[in-house]
Amino acid sequence: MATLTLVRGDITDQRVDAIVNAANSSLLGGGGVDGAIHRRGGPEILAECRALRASHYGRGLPTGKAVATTAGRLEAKWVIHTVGPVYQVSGGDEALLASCYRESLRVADVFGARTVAFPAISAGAYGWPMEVAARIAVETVRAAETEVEEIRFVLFDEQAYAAFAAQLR
Ligand code: AR6
Repeated sequence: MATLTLVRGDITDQRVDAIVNAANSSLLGGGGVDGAIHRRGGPEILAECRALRASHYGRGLPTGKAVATTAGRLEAKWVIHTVGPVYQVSGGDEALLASCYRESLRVADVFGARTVAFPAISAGAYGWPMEVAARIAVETVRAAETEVEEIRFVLFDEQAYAAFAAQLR
């Protein structure tokens, strides 16, 4: 079973095999975690995202799915892009948010990543209450069967950190 760890900080500073991006289905960038990853990681990531759009994901990456690209200049081997549900649009569909964590770990296993950093998917621009997002994140990765050895949640602020810490207790 993977060890779960918590860090307060910026996900783009993490040295791990794979960094998970809270992307949108366009895969072409945005704000929050997505913006930070593309800024720090450089244009190679976007180039691979464009190639994915031109090949497998002409209509975009569906909500709840995940796909990997290079991590460019980040201290990681891969970025795993996943698309969380928008809270209001999905009606708070917990299964879709859980799918993001499960699918990201599945992709990590395909690539052989042993350390994976996750942000609080959907808890920013996509509007999920942090406590709910944290519960689903922790429950889902705990239940997942994966070869990943460390699952690191990287939380940007104190409130997010506290919400995840409460779930780990
Ligand atoms: N490191 C760690 N956590 C961060 C960072 C960072 N550098 N930056 C923000 N957070 P969000 P979402 C926190 O909005 O809700 C984008 O525009 C943030 O405080 O990044 O899934 C995409 O393109 C919050 O707690 O992701 C999509 O359109 C959490 O990460 C949309 O936002 C997630 O916030 C996705 O929205």
